[in-house]
Amino acid sequence: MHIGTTLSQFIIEETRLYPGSTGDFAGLLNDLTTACKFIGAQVYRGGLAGVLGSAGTDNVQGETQKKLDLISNEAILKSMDWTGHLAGMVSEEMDNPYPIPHSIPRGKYLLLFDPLDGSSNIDVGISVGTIFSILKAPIAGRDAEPADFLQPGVEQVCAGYALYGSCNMLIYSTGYGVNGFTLEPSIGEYILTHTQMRIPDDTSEYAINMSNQRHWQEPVQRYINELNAGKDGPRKRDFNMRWVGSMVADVHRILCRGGIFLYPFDLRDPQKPGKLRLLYEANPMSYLIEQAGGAASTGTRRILDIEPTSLHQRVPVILGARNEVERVVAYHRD
Ligand code: AHM
Ligand code: MG
Repeated sequence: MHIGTTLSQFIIEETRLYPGSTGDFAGLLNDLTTACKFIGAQVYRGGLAGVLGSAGTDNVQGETQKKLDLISNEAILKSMDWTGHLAGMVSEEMDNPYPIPHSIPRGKYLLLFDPLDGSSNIDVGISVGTIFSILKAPIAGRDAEPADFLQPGVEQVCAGYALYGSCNMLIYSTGYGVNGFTLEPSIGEYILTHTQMRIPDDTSEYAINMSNQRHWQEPVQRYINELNAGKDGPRKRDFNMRWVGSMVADVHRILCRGGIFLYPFDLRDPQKPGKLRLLYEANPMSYLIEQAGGAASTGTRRILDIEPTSLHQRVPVILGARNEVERVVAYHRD
């Protein structure tokens, strides 16, 4: 009996596609997946491990941090800071980049992550996940400066997420399509289960937080009204809505069976052009979606082309089935 292709085997075989590869990247990704196994284990133990509930602190975005947010953040920092592969890290949970300890050599990569996305779902048994983006440091071997992380999403060398759902899954891409792995708990290894995930160009399923409807701009109002009109409206067919409220879970559903996801621009707070953060939510997810044949836009421009201006900047996000995303973009042009 064959156990299948392990994630470590897959990573090593994939990095051989890159001429001159030193193995640094394979090492980096392997260490990151160890952190994801640890975080998943804490999430699944939940109340048994005493890890649920608020930590009593706020992050840079003014959001209350959960105990599991901080445990997950620490797990990634400590799994990665000793490796010698990184020049710095940026996390949703930290105001400033995390510096690599003095005694450790500086590497050539930058890691950006949301340690546990879907905060409102952490304590209630709903799927959450870890999102990550890997960039090349502009200058290898020295401490990364904040400006080094401000690269457009097209520069990502790898993006992915771990989903702590009905099982622990790891999905990633290095630019050769999107592949998914499922944790086999009996041996503690992620095994390849989803090869070359693809998003159909069309869909009848959408994901949006409808309670924000009154704050949306006209193009999104029009698009969603048309979907909700179903067979009786201009689209002449019914659409189904799903909203988990954890981006990882909503994007995973789209990678598995198609759909469109919107967290659009809204007029609630002029300081916040959207809810989701560009560098460690929108960019890695947009990279995966494009690699799977879908599209990702703010409504007026491709997300991966945005030149970031700050570490925690927010953007409107519309991603998934190509024809639906293009329709929303066309409504913005109108
Ligand atoms: P978080 O990083 O604080 O968890 O916020 C991001 C999450 C996404 O996972 C999800 O798509 C969105 O916020 C849900 O927002 P809402 O509370 O409007 O449903
Ligand atoms: Mg998040």
